[in-house]
Amino acid sequence: MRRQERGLEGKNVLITGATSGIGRAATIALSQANPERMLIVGRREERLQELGSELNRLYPQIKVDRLALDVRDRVTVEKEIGDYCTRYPIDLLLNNAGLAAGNAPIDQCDTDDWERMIDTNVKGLLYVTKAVVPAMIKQGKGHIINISSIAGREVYPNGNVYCATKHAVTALTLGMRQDLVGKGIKVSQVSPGAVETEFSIVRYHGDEERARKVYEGYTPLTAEDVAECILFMATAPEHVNIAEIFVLPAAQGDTRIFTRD
Ligand code: NDP
Ligand code: 8X3
Repeated sequence: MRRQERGLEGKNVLITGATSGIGRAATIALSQANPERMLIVGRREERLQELGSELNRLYPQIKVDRLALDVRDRVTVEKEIGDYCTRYPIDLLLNNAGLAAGNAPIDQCDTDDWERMIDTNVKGLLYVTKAVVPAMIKQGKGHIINISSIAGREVYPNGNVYCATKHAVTALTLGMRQDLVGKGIKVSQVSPGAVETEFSIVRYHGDEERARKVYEGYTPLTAEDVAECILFMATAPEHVNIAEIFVLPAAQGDTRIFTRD
């Protein structure tokens, strides 16, 4: 099977978490497939502006819209994304916005970290999906790609709640597929292992030195590696649903085993 070179021609694409890491790289990669319109979403307005300008420079034919919002804000998501979809029904939704916060045994975690992860990774993904799906159903086609993780397939010590949220994403991918398959909507997920982005800086609350150590002694995935997987999945022929891509650095055995120099 080959991917369709211009497989998003005429289509509208929405990417959450486009301001950094996998979401930013995926936005640029998906532009290669020549969509009609892209809605890029994240909280950091200046980053959305910068990415919008970059896309205008690289692909001036693509219409780029920016929406600075917090996916945890249910009312704003319903209104802003819901309104957008009535004007421009989304053909491809990349549910990527997410984070880990903290890395501690269950009895020593910060409850605020739990709230952030559950509210963003699970509830935020649901709010965005609910705002997008009615227009997809109306047009009888669409594709939702959720970013889960190796942490959606196994758990590791101190990963407790982050792993639970990514297991929830995996469960939601399976459940959404069952519910939407009869309506012409494909549901897939990409489950990466270690990718060097701002992920660990966020997880360790800005401690860059500790974040750097996560990727020490081996070559982690880049955001662009994962973006290539997303592009391949998004541009599969209409009759093909690549249900999951599980992608690891060659040096990663599971969540705990890494071959380091
Ligand atoms: P980054 O921290 O680089 O990017 C996270 C993105 O999510 C940013 O664009 C951020 O935008 C956005 N985001 C976070 N919280 C919110 C929010 N409340 N509302 C809107 N946007 C939000 O990390 P990654 O690129 O690595 O992470 C992307 C996804 O990949 C996440 O779901 C993560 O769990 C998953 N993943 C990451 C792996 C890794 O090793 N890096 C491995 C497996 C999965 P802003 O701050 O501007 O709002
Ligand atoms: C991010 C990868 O293994 O740190 O989802 O949880 S891991």
